[in-house]
Amino acid sequence: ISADWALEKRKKLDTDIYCITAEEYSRGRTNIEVVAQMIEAGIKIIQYREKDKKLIDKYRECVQIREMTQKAGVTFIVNDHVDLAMMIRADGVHIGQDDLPVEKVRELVGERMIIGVSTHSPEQAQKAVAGGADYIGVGPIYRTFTKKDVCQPVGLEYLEYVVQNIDIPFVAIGGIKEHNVLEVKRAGAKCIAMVTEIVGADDIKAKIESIRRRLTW
Ligand code: TZP
Ligand code: MG
Repeated sequence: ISADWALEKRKKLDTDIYCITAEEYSRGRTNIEVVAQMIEAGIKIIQYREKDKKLIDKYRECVQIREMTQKAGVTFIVNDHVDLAMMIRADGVHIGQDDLPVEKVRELVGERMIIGVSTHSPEQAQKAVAGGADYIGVGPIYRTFTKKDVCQPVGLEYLEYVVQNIDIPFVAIGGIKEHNVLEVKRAGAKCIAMVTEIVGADDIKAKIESIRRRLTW
């Protein structure tokens, strides 16, 4: 039974583009509108990431997004809030280095829920794997201003370490745009996360299609 869940989780993570919300960069569009467009464009993983809203407002948005993603068969991950992720039956939760310890989060959520952990170094990657993470975030690859407490770019070097040494799925993130996405793919990333490049696009659907075309070059 436990192997079944492992396979199920792997399938949910098996995709090319990982989209993350950020209403402040969405040019007047709500998270709900942005998510609807991502789903329409065929995106298979969406993370709800919203730093400055009241928890009750995050809850209300997540309930709606859970309904939308469920209908569309899209994997839904909630950033930071383990309780919120469990409450709305998200597919997973994503935690950072300053959040609760991954092995404790695992105790809480059980083995069915996906846990993603942001990492910036080989030590952090190994710790996340040992603690029971299902995937790791790898970055920031390039300079980004989207994350307030972001560390210096780790470049493609750390990504290459992960490609060669880490056996769980990983997602490259940080400063990735249409113009450099192929470079990240060629360095070995199968799944690539973008925030502002997608939520801040004039036409979200057209941007996703255009990134997809580039990934197949
Ligand atoms: N974690 C590492 S970098 C980052 C996060 C959430 C922000 C990435 O945003 P963008 O706009 O794709 O550079
Ligand atoms: Mg966090």
